[in-house]
Amino acid sequence: MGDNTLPKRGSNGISRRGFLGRTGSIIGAVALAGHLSPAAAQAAAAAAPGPIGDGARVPVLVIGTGYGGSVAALRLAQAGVDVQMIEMGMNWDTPGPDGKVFPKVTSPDYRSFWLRSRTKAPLSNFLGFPIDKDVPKYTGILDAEDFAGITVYQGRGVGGGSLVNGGMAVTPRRANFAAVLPSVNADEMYDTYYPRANAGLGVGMIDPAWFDTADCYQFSRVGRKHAQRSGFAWTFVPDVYDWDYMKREAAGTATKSALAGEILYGNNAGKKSLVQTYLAQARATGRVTISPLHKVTTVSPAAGGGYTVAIDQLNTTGDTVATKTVTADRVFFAAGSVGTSKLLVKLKATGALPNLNGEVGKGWGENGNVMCGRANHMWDPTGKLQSTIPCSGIDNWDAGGAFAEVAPLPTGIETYASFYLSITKNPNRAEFTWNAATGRADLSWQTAWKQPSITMAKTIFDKINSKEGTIYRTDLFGGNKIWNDTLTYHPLGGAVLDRATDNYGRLHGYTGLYVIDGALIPGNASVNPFVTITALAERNIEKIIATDLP
Ligand code: FAE
Repeated sequence: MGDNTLPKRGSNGISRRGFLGRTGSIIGAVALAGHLSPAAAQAAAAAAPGPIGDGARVPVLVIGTGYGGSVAALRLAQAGVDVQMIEMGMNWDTPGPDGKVFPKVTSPDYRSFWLRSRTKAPLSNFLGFPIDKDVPKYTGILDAEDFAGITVYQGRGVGGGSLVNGGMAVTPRRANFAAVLPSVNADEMYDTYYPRANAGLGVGMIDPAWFDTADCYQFSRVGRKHAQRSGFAWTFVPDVYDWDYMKREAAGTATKSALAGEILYGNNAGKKSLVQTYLAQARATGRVTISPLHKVTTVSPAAGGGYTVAIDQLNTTGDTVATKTVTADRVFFAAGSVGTSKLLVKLKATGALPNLNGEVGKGWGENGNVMCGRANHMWDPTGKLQSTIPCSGIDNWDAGGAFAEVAPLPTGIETYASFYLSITKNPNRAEFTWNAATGRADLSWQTAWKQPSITMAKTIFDKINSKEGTIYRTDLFGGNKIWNDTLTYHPLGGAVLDRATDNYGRLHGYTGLYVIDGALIPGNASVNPFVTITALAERNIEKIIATDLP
């Protein structure tokens, strides 16, 4: 099978020769020592070879460059396998007219949204006024993908969701993990794969002493005070943001990012996205090639073995400028819960992969996401300078089914608002199905299915409002709505582990096809999901390298 013959592996399943063989460059040395600075990561990306060619034959093709895909690429490359990563979004390495790669959350522009002519910000209104605006249609960084009953926010670009997310890196409580993925050995996860994921992602915790004095976390301290006065457990939440960098931002000795309203449409500094962590290490092996603005459209068995993968190459207005057909011995679906589910239901229904089982497309959930704001008293300001990086949460999971992050409202003015994203134990699950008439995948989620999430979030905020003598904000989501119940940031499921796949992500029905992203997790992770997606990918790829590759 050509270049993917595995050299001898180390005790961790990773080949030393594969790991060290191609890391002679300075970039490689830096990457292996730790995490790359944004500038060094960009230099590494610029030095990388060009996109995949039509007619190529490759040992492994990975669809998507988010968490699951990046883990797969790194570990396979370290084991001596050449990997081609196909990414529909852009490689975010070129500054715009403002000299920055990414715009601020308060001033979205053409870079902000995936092929939309009008922004669709999660917070659609402020003080009752709509804040969305027209923008040129462009392959921007945040996709607000509309289905009948829900808008699913996702990152687009090399690095996937890690480009746009808040970096909250939460390991679920062990009992909750066992309930989510009962077929997975929790001892292994908590002894080996969660620690490996946390190390690989560069997870850290805010300095509690700094937290207590920093102006930019007044909103979070108000959140703590209110939570504790109502008897709720309040907790710090780890993050991949470089906390020392944020201290320097606050001290005025580093270029501001979290303290300059950067989030949602990318961070220019401070946040360790996958581009600085897993992908930097993957590129440094010399075995990983990434093709941005390339979108996989079909995968089907190839006549001579392996799989034929059809790919559209896009321009920045989303038009197809070339189509390519390549052959891969193995294909990893890492297009995210929505991307992977959409592909799989299409491939099954259109006859490209008819042997996929009936679980494909099922078990999808929105991690119980629901947002709300509370109006504080004038004597309880939340601060006009707010770090965009949340660092704390209110845990009422056991009693009320809700874990609420104390989120920032980085508007630059005093809002007297406390703002929260709750993750709730919403039991509803939806299904993707292929709609032959429209040529699209539909999702059966209904907006009314968010009611359990609202009820669970209210177990926290009704009590706090009652204790503080405060009310909910009605000016943030349009139409005097209290709850933003029409979105999710955390799509999960659609190719659930041990149902659509075996217990390690091998798709039933086809040898050499794998799912390795959030699609494996059945709808809810009990906390923010990317650490669990990463840890599960670490577990699965280790097994796959050890047993499936020659
Ligand atoms: P993901 O990271 O979405 O990567 C999939 C990649 O595949 C993307 O780059 C796609 O562009 C690409 N793709 C899709 N279809 C195709 C195709 N056909 N061909 C080629 N490429 C394709 O997947 N989670 C946390 O744990 N903590 C947070 O603080 C947090 N905040 C968030 C904030 C926002 C605004 C958003 C949108 C998400 C947030 N999340 C957070 C969720 C987290 O980013 C998400 O669970 C992971 O990114 C999912 O990882 P996957 O590897 O499944």
